[in-house]
Amino acid sequence: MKNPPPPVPADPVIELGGVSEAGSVAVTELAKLPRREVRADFHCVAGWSATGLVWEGVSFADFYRTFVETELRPDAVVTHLVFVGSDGVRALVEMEDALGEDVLIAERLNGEPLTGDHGAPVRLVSPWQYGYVNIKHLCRIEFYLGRPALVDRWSPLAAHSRARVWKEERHRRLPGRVVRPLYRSLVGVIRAASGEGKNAPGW
Ligand SMILES: Nc1nc2c(c(=O)[nH]1)N[C@H]1C(S)=C(S)[C@@H](COP(=O)(O)O)O[C@H]1N2
Ligand SMILES: [Mo]
Repeated sequence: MKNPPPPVPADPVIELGGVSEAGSVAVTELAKLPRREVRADFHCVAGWSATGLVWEGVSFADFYRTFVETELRPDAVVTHLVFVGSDGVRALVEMEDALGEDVLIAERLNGEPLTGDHGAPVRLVSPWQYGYVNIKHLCRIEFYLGRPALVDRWSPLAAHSRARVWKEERHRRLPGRVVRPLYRSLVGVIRAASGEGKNAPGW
């Protein structure tokens, strides 16, 4: 069953890695950026959705422009990112998707600070992409000038690097519509086993 959420450090930071030499950004420094609120639905690749969630935090684009871009060589073009949670879970994201309007580093959900279950202290929220992109307990972001070599083992369920819900980009190697009926039949089992999607209105 589900592991307990990782402990939240007393002074959490988001480390910057890959081409960025900027070190790290303390979570308290996010207060320097404009606050953003996004109301959105949330879709796990395995078939459950949560509707009408209200996330609050800062825009990832503002974070990037303020803390990262200024530290890069002027000719550096970041194309890919890896978001890392303090439980070791990672997600590869294309820069074009990360810079989307509604992509947040979120600190609050439905008017409350994020709970451990939902990603304390901060998480990525990219509502147009499947749940697995929305890394909880965000503690590190890596910036790359090309697609990084993937270190994960071969799996038919490997994540899609765009993961756009409206295109049903569920997995890298399997068409979304092929796996949809399987997920639909197993949604209760998968949700119970992962412990995800709980403890929030509508989840
Ligand atoms: N750090 C971390 N982030 C994660 C995951 C995880 O296991 N660890 N699971 C992902 C998946 S598959 C989904 S569907 C959502 C679930 O978010 P929730 O637990 O807030 O419902 O978190 C995503 N982010
Ligand atoms: Mo998920």
